[in-house]
Amino acid sequence: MTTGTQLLDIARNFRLEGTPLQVDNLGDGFINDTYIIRLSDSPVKYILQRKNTNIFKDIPGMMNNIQAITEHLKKKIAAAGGDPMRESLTVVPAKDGNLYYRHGEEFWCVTLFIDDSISYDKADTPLLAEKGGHGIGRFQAMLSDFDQPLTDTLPGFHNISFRYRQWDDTLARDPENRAASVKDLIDEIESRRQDMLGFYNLVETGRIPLRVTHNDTKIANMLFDRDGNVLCVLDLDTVLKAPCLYDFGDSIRSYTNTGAEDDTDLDRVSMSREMYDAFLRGYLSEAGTFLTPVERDYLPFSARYITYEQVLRFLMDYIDGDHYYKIKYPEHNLVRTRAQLRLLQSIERQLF
Ligand code: GN1
Ligand code: MG
Repeated sequence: MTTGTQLLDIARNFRLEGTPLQVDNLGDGFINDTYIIRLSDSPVKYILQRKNTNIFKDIPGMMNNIQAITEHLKKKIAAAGGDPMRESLTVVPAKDGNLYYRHGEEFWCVTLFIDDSISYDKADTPLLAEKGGHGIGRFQAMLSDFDQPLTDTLPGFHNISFRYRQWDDTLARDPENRAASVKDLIDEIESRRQDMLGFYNLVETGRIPLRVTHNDTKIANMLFDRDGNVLCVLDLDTVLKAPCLYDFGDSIRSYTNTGAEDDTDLDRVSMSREMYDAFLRGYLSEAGTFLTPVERDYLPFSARYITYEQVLRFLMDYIDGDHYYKIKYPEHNLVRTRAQLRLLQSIERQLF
């Protein structure tokens, strides 16, 4: 646990516009620890994050990615008459010029806080879903001519062959002896293995192209303005060269769910077809110009693929003893697994 005084000491190592007054907890990310910095002599606020080094092995590489991507986005936003300081993240370097500050084994990073914006855990209207689709499509479109090399911050992230290697290994180890109690769920994963590998084969053979994509497009990872438009796409840790279908699929997993990602009442969980159609409409209004026919054909499958992968990842973490995702109570990953499986089944019923 980092104390308030330690957090202030860490904040003082960055090139801020004034003197840090207070650092408070912010948000509910599953991976990094996030705080907000307030200053005593300026209204400017900042986001301070402790990056999760168990998961991300190359934070300097990650921050170089984020810096290059946000510089590219800012040029595009300015050219379109937008406000680059509000419509893109801004990395704030440490006093030594690095894009991170090292405190022992920990890596800390700062970005500007974007005021007067709204964040959601859930899309409550089809209009919001349509705007979300437009926002992700636009994000991908702005990065379509980004041609600098990117560090692969999470090798194998949405690669299902890699996930099956982790999965097989976790089941073989079964370190907490939990596998027997979740046999029904393991069977659900296994019964879809060939379908998922079939899709991934299209990626491996290049029939589905790699583009610069976000890879973690849940609704909580974007900020909206007061008119309901996507203002800024957040959490650029996993921007990678990957199929743009992963962004579409992860968005459908998030935007269309009538329940919560970790709902304990499975009857609340389903895919809203209305939200799906709205998100698709918004997404195609931007991405329609660059998607290939094969990508278009596989949009529905991407929702199945990413939701399935999420079921697998939550269950695998449960079986492994809860080392990857932050949990709020002992069975949390199991609850998440069951809720995401219910969503997957609803997607399968409606789209296939
Ligand atoms: C994590 O970082 P955060 O909380 O936005 C995870 C995603 C999962 C998501 C599930 C790097 O996202 O892949 O889909 O939780 N990020 C990483 O809510 O594993
Ligand atoms: Mg993230």
